[in-house]
Amino acid sequence: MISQLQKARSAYQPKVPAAIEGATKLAEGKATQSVADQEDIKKLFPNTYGMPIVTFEKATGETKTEAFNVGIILSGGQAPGGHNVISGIFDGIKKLNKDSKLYGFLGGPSGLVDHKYIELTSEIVDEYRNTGGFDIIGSGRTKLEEVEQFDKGLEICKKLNIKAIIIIGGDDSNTNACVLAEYYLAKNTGVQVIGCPKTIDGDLKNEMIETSFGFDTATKVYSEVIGNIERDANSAKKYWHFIKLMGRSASHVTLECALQTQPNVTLIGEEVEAKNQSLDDVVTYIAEAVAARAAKGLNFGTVLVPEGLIEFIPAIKKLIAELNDMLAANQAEFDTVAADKKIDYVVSKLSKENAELFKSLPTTVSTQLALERDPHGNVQVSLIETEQLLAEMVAKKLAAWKKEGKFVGKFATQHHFFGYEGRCAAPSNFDADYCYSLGRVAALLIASGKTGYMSSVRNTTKPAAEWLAGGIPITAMMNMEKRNGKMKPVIQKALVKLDGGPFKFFASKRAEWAIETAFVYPGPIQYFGPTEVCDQPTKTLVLEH
Ligand code: FBP
Repeated sequence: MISQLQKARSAYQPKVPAAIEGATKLAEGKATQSVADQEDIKKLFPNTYGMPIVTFEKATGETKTEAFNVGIILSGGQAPGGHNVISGIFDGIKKLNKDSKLYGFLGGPSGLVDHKYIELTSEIVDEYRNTGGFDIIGSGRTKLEEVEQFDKGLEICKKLNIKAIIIIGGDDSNTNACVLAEYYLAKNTGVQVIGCPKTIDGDLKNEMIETSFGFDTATKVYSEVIGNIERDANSAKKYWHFIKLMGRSASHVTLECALQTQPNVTLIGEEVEAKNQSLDDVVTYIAEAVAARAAKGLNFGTVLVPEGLIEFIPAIKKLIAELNDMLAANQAEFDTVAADKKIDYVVSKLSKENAELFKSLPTTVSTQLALERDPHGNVQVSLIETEQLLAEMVAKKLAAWKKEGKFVGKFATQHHFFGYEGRCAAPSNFDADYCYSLGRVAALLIASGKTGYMSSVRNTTKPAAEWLAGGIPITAMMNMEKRNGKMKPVIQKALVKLDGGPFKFFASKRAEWAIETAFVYPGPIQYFGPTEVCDQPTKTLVLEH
C-alpha cells in the first residue's frame, strides 16, 4: 500500500533544463586540469586527465542512437532523489532508443563485483518516481579499488552487453568511478563510467558542481524539526536543546539549518579549526551564550552541532591523523589483540601528547576514534554523541560559574541527533527536478561516448528551464590526500568556506541570534502550492551564487 501523498506525488513530472528537453548537441570547452597536484594526478590518470568540460545545447530534429545498455550503482549513504536520478537515466536512454536497457547492481558497488543485479523495467521504475530512499536496488559502502574487482565488473558488463556504468555517490565513490573509468579506458574495454554527485552532506561541490543532490531535502527536513523544537523551547521556556546534525566532515548541513532556523548557538567545525579552538574553548563559547540569556531571564535555547565537529578540533584532528597512520602500519598486529586490550594497545603506540589527550576523552569517544572505521577508513562520527558530551561539559562549567556568581539561571538540557530522519525523505521539488535532470544528462554523456565525467546541472538558483546541462571531468576535481597512511588521488572535499557568502551572512547575524529569541519556523516541505513555497533552493545555494 502507498500513502495518499505518494500516490499524488507519483504523477509529478520533474522539470528539466530546456536545453535537454528535445534534441541536443554537444559543445566542448577548454582542457581542464586538477585542482591541485597536477603532475601526480596526470601521471595516475594518463587517459582521462585534461579532458574538456562539455555542455549540451539545444539542437533541431531528434537525437537518436543505437540501443545501448547501462548499469547503475547507488553508493554510500542514502540521499533524497536517488530514485529520480534512476528514472532520469531510464527515460533518457529510452528516449535515445526504446530498446536500450537499464540494469541495477544490487546493494552498492559489491553488486557489480558479485554480479548481483536486476533489469529495471518501466513497471519497476514507475513505482519509485519522486520517492525517497535507495530501496529500488539498495546501496552499500564497498570500496571499488582493486584490479580484481574491476575485472569482475568487466565480466558482467560484457555478459549483459553494458556500454556504461553510472556510479551515484559521494566524493569517495566518484573518486572510485574515475579510477574505474581510467582502468577500463586504458584496457580498451569499451566500457564507460559516469558519476553523479550525491550526498546530503553537501561536501561534493565545486565551481561546476553547484550542489550534491539530497542536501536540499535533508536540510529542509532537519530545519522543519529544529523549528518545531525551537517553538517548543519558546513555549515551555525550560530547556536548552543540543541538536547534532549529520555531515561527517563538512558543516554545510548545520550552516544551512542555522540560516533557515536562526538558533542561539551554531558551531561550525571549519571555524573551530581555523581559530585553533580546544574543546574547552567550544564549551566556554556555548556557556557564555547560556549565561547571557539567563541574565535576561531566558533559560532556554537551541545549539546546533555538526556531526564532524570533533574531527575539526585541531588537537583531536592531530590525534586522529596519528591513529590512522599507526593503525595502518600495525593493522595485522592490532587485529590479533584481544578486544578488551585494544585501547591499551592504542595508548602504548601513540606519542606522549596524543596518548594523554586520548586518555582524557570519555571512553565512548576514545573507543569510537580508535576502533570503528568505515570501509574508506573514515571515523564514524555519527556514532559519537558529541551533543551529549557538550551538554554535560557546559553543565559542569555553568555549575562552576554559578559558585563564582557568573551564572544566575537554570540549565536543563535535551539532546537530539538528526540524520536518518532526512536521508530518505521524499525529494523536494528542487531535488526531484535536479536528480531527474542529472539522470537525463548522464544518459546523454554516455550517448556522446564520454567516460570519467560527472553529470553536471548548473545555474540552479534560476528556474529549471534555465539550468545548464553538461559533464565535468572527474580528474579536474582531484588532488592528493593521505588515506590509510598512503597518498591517494581523491576528489577534493568542499568544506564550509569562512570567506564564502553563507558563512559571512551567518557570522553577521549570530551575535543577535545568540541573545535574542530570533527563531524561524520553516514548517514542512511543501510539494503542492505556490512556487515561492515549493521551489525554493537552499539558502546556501542562494548566498553562494
Ligand atoms: P555519504 O557521504 O555516503 O553520502 O553519507 C553521508 C552520511 O549521511 C553522513 O552524514 C553520515 O556520517 C554517514 O552517512 C552515516 O552513514 P552510515 O549510516 O552508513 O554510518
